[in-house]
Amino acid sequence: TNDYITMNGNGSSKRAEEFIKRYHKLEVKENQCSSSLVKHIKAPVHLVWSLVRRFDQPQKYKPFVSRCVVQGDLQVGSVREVNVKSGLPATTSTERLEYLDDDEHILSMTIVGGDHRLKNYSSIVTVHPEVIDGRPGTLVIESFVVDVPDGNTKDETCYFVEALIKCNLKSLADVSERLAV
Ligand code: A9S
Repeated sequence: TNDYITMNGNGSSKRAEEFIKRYHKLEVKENQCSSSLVKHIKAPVHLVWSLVRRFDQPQKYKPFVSRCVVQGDLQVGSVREVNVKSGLPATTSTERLEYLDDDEHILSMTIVGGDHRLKNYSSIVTVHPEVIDGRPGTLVIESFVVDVPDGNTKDETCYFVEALIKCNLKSLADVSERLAV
């Protein structure tokens, strides 16, 4: 479905491609993989952003997060300790807030620790207003870059991370659309 247009896919949304060029500049090294995912949500941008911006409470919409504790508040440099639910190839992730812009609706974080296999993981999420079926909607774009672990291919790594982000974006849509009723 065109719910998820990945950078290396046939991104059919011209507007999303423009935003990716402008806001999702991530440096991709030789041993890394990167992709961008797009999600259209039938809820107004201020509502979606109110969920995305809460670096201290990712569990508001991320289905895998069971607990989150932040040192500091929503300042750049704040670090959160994320515990994730059982059944995943990880239990914890330590993540740093790199950038939070409440005007341009940009959130960027890096993963700096944890018992998972995502090394040098960086992500950028931006949200943009759009009209869906004549109603206020939101275009969400999430890009990431991450090291390809030894023993894995770029495709396997991208597939794994994209699957997790797709779950996060699906849940963000469900939570936002429920609140928008
Ligand atoms: O939470 C995000 O924004 C994105 C990802 C890819 C998070 C993945 C994850 O939290 C798990 C869900 C625990 C899966 C981390 C950091 C590693 C995993 O293996």
